[in-house]
Amino acid sequence: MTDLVNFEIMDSIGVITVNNPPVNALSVGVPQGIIDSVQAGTSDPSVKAMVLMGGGRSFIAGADINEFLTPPPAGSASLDDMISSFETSTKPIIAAIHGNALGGGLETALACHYRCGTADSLYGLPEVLIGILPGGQGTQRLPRVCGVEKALPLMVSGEFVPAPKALTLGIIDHVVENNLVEGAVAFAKQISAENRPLRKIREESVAPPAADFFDNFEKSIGKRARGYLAPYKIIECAKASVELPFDKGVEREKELFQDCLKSDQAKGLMNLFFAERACTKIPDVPRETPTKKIETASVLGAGTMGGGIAMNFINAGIPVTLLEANQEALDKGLEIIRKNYANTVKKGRLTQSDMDQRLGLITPTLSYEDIADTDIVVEAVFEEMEIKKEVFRKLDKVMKDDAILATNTSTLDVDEIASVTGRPEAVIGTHFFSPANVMKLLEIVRGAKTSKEVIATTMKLGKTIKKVPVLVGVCDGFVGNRMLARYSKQANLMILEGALPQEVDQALFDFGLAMGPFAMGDLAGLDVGWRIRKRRAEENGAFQDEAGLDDQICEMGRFGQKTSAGWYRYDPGSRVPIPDPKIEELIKKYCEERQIQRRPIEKEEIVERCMYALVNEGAKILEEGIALRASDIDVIYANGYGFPRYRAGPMLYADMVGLDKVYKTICSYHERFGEVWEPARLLKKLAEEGKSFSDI
Ligand code: 3H9
Repeated sequence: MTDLVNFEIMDSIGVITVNNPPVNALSVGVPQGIIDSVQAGTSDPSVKAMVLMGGGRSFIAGADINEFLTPPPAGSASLDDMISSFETSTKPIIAAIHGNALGGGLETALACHYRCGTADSLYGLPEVLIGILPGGQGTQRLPRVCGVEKALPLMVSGEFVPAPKALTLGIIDHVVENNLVEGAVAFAKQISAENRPLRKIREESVAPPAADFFDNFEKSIGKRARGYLAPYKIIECAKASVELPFDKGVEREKELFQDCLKSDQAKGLMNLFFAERACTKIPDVPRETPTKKIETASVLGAGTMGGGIAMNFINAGIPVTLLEANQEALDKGLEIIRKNYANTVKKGRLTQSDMDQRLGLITPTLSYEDIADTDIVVEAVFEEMEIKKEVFRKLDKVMKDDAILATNTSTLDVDEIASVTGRPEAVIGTHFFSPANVMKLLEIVRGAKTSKEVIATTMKLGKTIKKVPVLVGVCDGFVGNRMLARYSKQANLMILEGALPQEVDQALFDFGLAMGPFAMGDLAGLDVGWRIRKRRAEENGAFQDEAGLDDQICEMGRFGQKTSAGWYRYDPGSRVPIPDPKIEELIKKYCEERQIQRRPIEKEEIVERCMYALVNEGAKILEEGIALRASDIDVIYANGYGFPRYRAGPMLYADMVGLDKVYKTICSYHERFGEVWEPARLLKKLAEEGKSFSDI
């Protein structure tokens, strides 16, 4: 056939095997190879039936996503051509699945006459996660197999269904217990021997759902799918499966598929798909770099952050020793962890016995000696250099020789912390994001002397604890927070120039962010930054003769949600921000006292200034080598800062706007507002060369 597809006859069954590692995507050549194999099987009288399977670790993981971003030359056989070849086959074709049958892979299987799979195989239509919809007839076939009420949630969530559930849903007909090829060949022989009809899902109909099913479903995804295109297009496809004959439904699916495919959202999400995989590749730390075994961990500090970090380890089955300075703090921390799990149990997302088992993996202690033998220690004490140094001196003394010493600092210099130890090569930053048990992002901070083994081990550990690990270099705030400071500064300046907090937040929420900077400040607590600013002012011997607006708000006792008042006010027990006339008054008074002429600020300006501030700082970060790739910055923003995934992140957003335009606008801001807008040299260079960040 082709190198990509193999055909052989085993015991009167034609076995078609796709060999397109790593995931057997339906890249150019694969559909044609399968069509040729089906042709060979149908024309050979000795072949009674055919089995279609994947070589290596999986069946077919779908269309080749690279080919959506860079389409191959026209004319090659498509998924539809391949499906037609199944439908005109006079002999049964049986999909034999191990690993994953995803997207176009599941659509291929659903076009076969029968399907069998191994007990650990997985099934799904995850196209929605890359901004498109199942465009290989899947939206019309899946509802015919399991009913539209079950099919629609699967297609809109992109969830992977394990084999036993797939069997119950009718997605597969048979579970193969032992060897897949042998089991599938035996199943194919049985089908042939019983003369079973060639089942064609296209000829089946979809039972109409309850009258209000689609409306209710659409309402139910409103919050999750805000701003996204594909989920709503999938709903339209599902309606078509009920209302239209199969071929008409497929036509509708094709139109809607194209709407998604040509959208910026698909581009954003597909780029993010590859970015999230690229960020684990470190040029000077190759895949073969030896790693240390991490079988035990310890966390220093049982506060909100330390507790959340400990939960990550125990969720992954890694026992944790939790160290605190006093019993009261330790008890309090343990109680918060227990409550967190109890909430998950209440929501039905964890069983009581799983909760008990996880809590059983925590050993609380007040003694450094009890953590000495753990493979990694993550320090999550107060964010203060002297305190951290003190802790690291102790860790250096007590920890076993090959332990990794990690600091969860969010701003401090990892090299300075490492310098107080006799083993700076073992020191690394692990910057978790709050709440640490929920947020996916993990910035891994490489110090000047951190060893490659420690980097490789920590990156791997990041994946084990189900985080998205991104390697960054040492600088104030690392990547995420350093950029965020620029963004927040613009938001604050616009408040002084004429906008209100709710206007800034609304503009950014409408852009797609989970929340704007003022609502975010209230959620995180305004007092944290205020106390740091006050302490620094005292330490520097400076007097804060003129408090900033945010300091004045804190001085009024308004620390955010925890005091039911901050930039907004909150009804008791509620987290819904309500614009507060007192704050409006405060802002206006503040401006009057300083003779600041306020002006209306349009939504566009709000978004542009906040986004371009991120982009300009991101470019400086790239220039300095603090981030390895522009796409790493996007991964950081999508996973740690509530950036809309469908825009990937600020750097791809800038590429899509056009760096020329971004640069020109930043230059105009530079003239208008001064130094803070000094354009990054890299941005200037790329703009002048007509390039984008993704060209680097
Ligand atoms: C589709 O099917 C459209 C149709 O409905 C209609 C067509 C008309 N394409 O994730 P991993 C690469 S849309 C190209 O690290 P894992 C990936 O980039 C598709 N490449 O492994 C990586 O490369 P590298 C619907 C792909 O074991 C390598 O494979 N299907 C594709 O953790 C290993 O990936 C999907 O959306 C692809 N489709 O997870 C499934 N898939 O080594 C997307 C993977 O250079 N894929 N690669 O970094 C996945 O969800 C996961 O990759 C999978 C394996 C679960 C399969």
